Amino acid sequence: MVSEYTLTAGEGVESDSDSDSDDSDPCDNGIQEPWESDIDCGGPICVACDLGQACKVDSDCDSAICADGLCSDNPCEQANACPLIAAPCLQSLCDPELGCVLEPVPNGNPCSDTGPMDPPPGTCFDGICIDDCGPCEEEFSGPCRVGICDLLSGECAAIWTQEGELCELPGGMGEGLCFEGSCAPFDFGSLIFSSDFGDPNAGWIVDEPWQIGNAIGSACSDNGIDDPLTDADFDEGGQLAGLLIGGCLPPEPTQKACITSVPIQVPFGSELILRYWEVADLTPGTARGSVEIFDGKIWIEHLEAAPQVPLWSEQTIPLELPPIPEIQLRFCFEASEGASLYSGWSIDNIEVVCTNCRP
Ligand SMILES: [Ca+2]
Ligand SMILES: [Ca+2]
Ligand SMILES: [Ca+2]
Repeated sequence: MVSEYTLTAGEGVESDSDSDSDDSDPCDNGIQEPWESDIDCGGPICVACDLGQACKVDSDCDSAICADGLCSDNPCEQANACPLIAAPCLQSLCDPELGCVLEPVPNGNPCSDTGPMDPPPGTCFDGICIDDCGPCEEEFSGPCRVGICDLLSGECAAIWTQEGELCELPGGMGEGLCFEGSCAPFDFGSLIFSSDFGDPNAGWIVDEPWQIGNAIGSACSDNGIDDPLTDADFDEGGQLAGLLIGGCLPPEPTQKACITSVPIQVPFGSELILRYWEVADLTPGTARGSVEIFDGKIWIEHLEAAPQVPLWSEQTIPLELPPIPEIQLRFCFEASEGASLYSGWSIDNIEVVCTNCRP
């Protein structure tokens, strides 16, 4: 270490000390000479100073640590106590006990050093500078997936979402199902039941006033919603099921009446969706429709029908069921004292789709 001090001429030392006592040692005279950092210590000729005494350089101190002008024994108070680290996401921190310790900078810190050996701008993660992925969300997201930046690999990745749920097929191709991150068309192999009411032997059990027959328009509802002229395939006079097809229900109480399917075999562990088309003219609180599933023990209502559906519309219900080998489904209607004439409920194109079955 280079000393800041320059000794003045020997005579000067002597002449200074002359005023106090002839043979006094300048390092033991109780006076701070210009070359001493504190009284009788520090500098090039006197003993090193003790803790807490004034210093200018490390060598002024017995501890060899001069921090903020005072001798210290804390190595972490030394200027540049720990070396700078070239790694962009590591820092050298001083621990009074352990000395310099390498630690990662907080995750998420930008690492954008621009030296030739440095990685491109990125984000620190566990001490490593990871390339930023860029706009993963825009590029990798879709109807059944969400794009994320995988910090470990520094690459965009997609997370599958809504597996087995309905999604919009690209290009306005209608509805599909999310399968392994993509919206896939319905697999006809997974259609385990369907009825368009065109087959008279489909086995439906029909309670009055339900009927299966050809579509006949009505013109009697006080709500202005009529029985449809077509079935759900828009075939005029096509086959459907409805409450008093072509007519209205009187404002009288009606006991619960259902149209019930045959038993439907269900692949073990399958997840099912029920889809159907409907036109409805019911009355909230008075005339009520429901969709029910028999799970092998009891009928469970899965949906209360929307009371007013003026045009053929598709409904989809995920069926949450225990693993059972067989189900039945039924559409039921009941009415308390009604206030008006209403055309009822028409249904068609009933389908049960297995969303996790492969052909
Ligand atoms: Ca002195
Ligand atoms: Ca039909
Ligand atoms: Ca009707």
